[in-house]
Formats: sequence, structure tokens, C-alpha cells
Amino acid sequence: MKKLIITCAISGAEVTKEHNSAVPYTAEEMAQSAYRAYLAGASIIHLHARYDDGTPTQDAKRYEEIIQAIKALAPEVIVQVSTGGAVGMTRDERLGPIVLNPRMATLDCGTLNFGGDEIFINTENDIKYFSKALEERKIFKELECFEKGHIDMVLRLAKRGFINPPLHFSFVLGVNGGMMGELRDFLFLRDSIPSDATYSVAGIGRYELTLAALAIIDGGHVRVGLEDNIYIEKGKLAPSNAALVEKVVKLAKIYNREIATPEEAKKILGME
Ligand code: KMH
Ligand code: ZN
Repeated sequence: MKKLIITCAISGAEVTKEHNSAVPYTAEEMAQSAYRAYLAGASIIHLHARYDDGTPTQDAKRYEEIIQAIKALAPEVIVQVSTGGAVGMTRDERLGPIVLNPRMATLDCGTLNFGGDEIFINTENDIKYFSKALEERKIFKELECFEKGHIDMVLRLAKRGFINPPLHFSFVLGVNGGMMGELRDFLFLRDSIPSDATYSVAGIGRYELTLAALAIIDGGHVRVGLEDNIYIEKGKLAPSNAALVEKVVKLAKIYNREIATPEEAKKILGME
């Protein structure tokens, strides 16, 4: 089995210090959190920039400041910028950080309800627009799918040349408004992607660790982090992003999956 790629989603756009004080906001906090997650075993950092007061932003300058701070501590780590941003942002606002030519970025592959009154909008034309912008800059795409219809959208657009390989999926399961992360959901999604595609799972809340275990056993890859889940165990807040990564590393050891370095991750995903 290929080595396990662990992504750490350190900050998100919705989770706040009121939820868990370990959520990083400042460039220094982001850098420290990313560095410790990297030392724990993460090869990819999924990044949402925030201002010092926690406000999410897709401002390229702010991303640059944060990425430089991360790279000063962990030059090797792969920074994956979010093009999802926060609900309500425009297309071009969300694409803000790609002018920095990051190695990797997310491409959200469908619309869904996103808790309460929010709708996370990704129309077919949005997806084509984002894909073109990323492919023109040769930025590696992680295809975020929150339910099966999003995979179908990717496959349809791939057939028509709007999304080009390598196809690397991220199943983000357990969002209030998206697909849940039960065993049957996981099996349905991983059986729905082409056999030469790769995938990672990001379980929201209570799904984080169970989906990680399933992906480890199945040969997939795993995302954890405070963006997705603030608890280290039921009712107990995670002390850091690194603590969540450490938990996945322990699981991987049990199931004999070695952990990929960033260089190895690039090869596994076909990034070079
Ligand atoms: N913040 C969510 C609305 C991504 O990073 O690409 C979208 C999100 C997806 O987190
Ligand atoms: Zn995100």
C-alpha cells in the first residue's frame, strides 16, 4: 500500500477561538500550528487565511504573509490554499491567493446547504471557471466533494475536458447540509471514483477519526484539523492541530501504513 498522506486543515473560515482557543488567526499562530502539524506527520497544510481578529480573508497579501511564515519553519511542507474561502465570497475573491502560484489548491465541486441559512455556491460554471484558473497556473487541484453528485459533476466535466487529470478527490463528509460520513457513504463515494484517481477523506466532527481509520485501511489518504473537528475525544477539546495529526499517525501505525513526507506525497498524487 502507498504511504499515507496526512493533510492538516489548521484554520478554516468558520471555526473560531470561541469554539477552541487553539484555532490560529495570526501569521505567527498559523506558522506555529502548521509547523507542529508538519512535525507530527502532516505533509499538506490546508490553509484559510484569517486577519488577526479572526475574520476570514482571501486576500493574496495576507496569504503571502502567512505562507512565508509557514515556509520559514517548514520549507518542505505543501501549502494547499483554499479557493472555497467563506460562504458569500465572490468567485474572484475566492481565487485571490492563486496569484501566488501555490503548489496546490482546493476546487469545490458543487453547491450545498452549509448549516443554518447558508448556501455554499459552486455552480457548474463556477467549477469550470475555477478549474481553468488553476490549470492555467499549473496549480494541483484537490477536488472537494461534499456528496455523490459532486463526484458525478467532476466526472462529467472531466469527460468534456474542463477538469483534467490527475484527479485527486477529497470527500468532505458530515457537513450540515451535505452527505454524512457513515461506512456506507464512504464506500459509495470511494467506489464512484475512477480506479486511477486518488482520494482523501475529511470527516467533520465525530466522523473525523472513523473516516480516517477507513481510509487508512482502504489505501486512501486523510485530512484532519481544527477546521473540521475541534475535539480530540468526545467532549474534550483538541489542544492543537498537531494532536489531531498525532492521533492519525497512531492509527496508521496500528494498520501498518507508513506516513508520506511532502516529497513522497507529491509523487503519490502525481504532482510532478
Ligand atoms: N469554508 C467553506 C465554505 C475549501 O476550503 O475549499 C468552504 C471550504 C472549502 O472550506
Ligand atoms: Zn477549507
